[in-house]
Amino acid sequence: MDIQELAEKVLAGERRALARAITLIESRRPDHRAEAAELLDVVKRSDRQALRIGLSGTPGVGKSTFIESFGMMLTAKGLRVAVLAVDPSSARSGGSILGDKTRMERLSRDPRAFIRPSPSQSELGGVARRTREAVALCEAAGYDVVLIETVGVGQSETVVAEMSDLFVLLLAPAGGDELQGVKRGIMEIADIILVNKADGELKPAAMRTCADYAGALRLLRKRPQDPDNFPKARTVSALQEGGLEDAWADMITLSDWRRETSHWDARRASQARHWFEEEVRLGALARLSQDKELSALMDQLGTEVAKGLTSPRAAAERVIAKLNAV
Ligand SMILES: Nc1nc2c(ncn2[C@@H]2O[C@H](COP(=O)(O)OP(=O)(O)OP(=O)(O)O)[C@@H](O)[C@H]2O)c(=O)[nH]1
Ligand SMILES: [Mg+2]
Repeated sequence: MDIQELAEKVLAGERRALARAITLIESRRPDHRAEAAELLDVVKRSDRQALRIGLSGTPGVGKSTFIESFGMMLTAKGLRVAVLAVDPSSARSGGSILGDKTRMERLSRDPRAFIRPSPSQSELGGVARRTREAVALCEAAGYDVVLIETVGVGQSETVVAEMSDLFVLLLAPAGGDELQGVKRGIMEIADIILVNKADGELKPAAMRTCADYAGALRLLRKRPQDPDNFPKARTVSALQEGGLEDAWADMITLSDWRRETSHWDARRASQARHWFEEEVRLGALARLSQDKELSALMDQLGTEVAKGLTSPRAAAERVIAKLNAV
């Protein structure tokens, strides 16, 4: 495969080339890894920036329905929209977006949209790396908005927030008056909370839930990266396409403000640093498992630590010393 040629096609916005490029970065073959690194380096020449929107929500909250409606609204404005996912469980489910292509039927047929399921790996670190690289490719291919979806069941929200400019939390109307057990940490990374299903019988509950969350957001510490009135909560109906324009207007207000106040660049810079360090960590761990001598030492020390013969720290230092010597 000619990497230069592939890169040119990606930069020209060819969807098939983009899909092939993502397949390349998802490959774990060492020769493909080298080609992928080269490809990413070449496309980095483009200084295009998409608006990267992270989107999380528990199963059934309406993420797919929202992405379809919201995505269609954006493409109708002439914007090009890419949809990616971080789904560490996709090895089990076969990839949520893939099964979803039927649900996102209109969007997947839209020439201005590009939908790509989560890479099928079970380990979050690997999925995160592939998705982050896919975001970079979509950006180079000239997509205006990149939506990165994740099911809110654990660490993946933080991972998605680390590769997004804006983080949107989708919630369902609560039955009672409880705050649906959304972890404080997740509340703290949300820029916009959307209470979905604000239609029909669910509308009053959605409005109550929204008011509850608006109140809870006001109690959080003011963050430097927010203008007045952010983070904010509002109701939407993905199904009836209600409130989507307002939600988009909020996203624009927030991202424009962050661009003007340099919070945007600062966030991207710290994300780049974070991912660099993560790559080093992943690389070092890979070395540990690939090097026969090192993994034998790991096994042996692991047993000693388990038996209480040596401390975890002392044992780790012996491995690190060995790693330095390799
Ligand atoms: N009333 C109403 N129902 C909705 C709305 N959005 C989604 N739903 C319904 O909620 C159900 C789940 O929607 P999905 O879009 O598949 O939810 P999801 O978050 O993608 O779910 P997972 O992929 O399983 O995590 C479907 O039956 C939708 O029709 C809405 O705005 N209003
Ligand atoms: Mg879904």
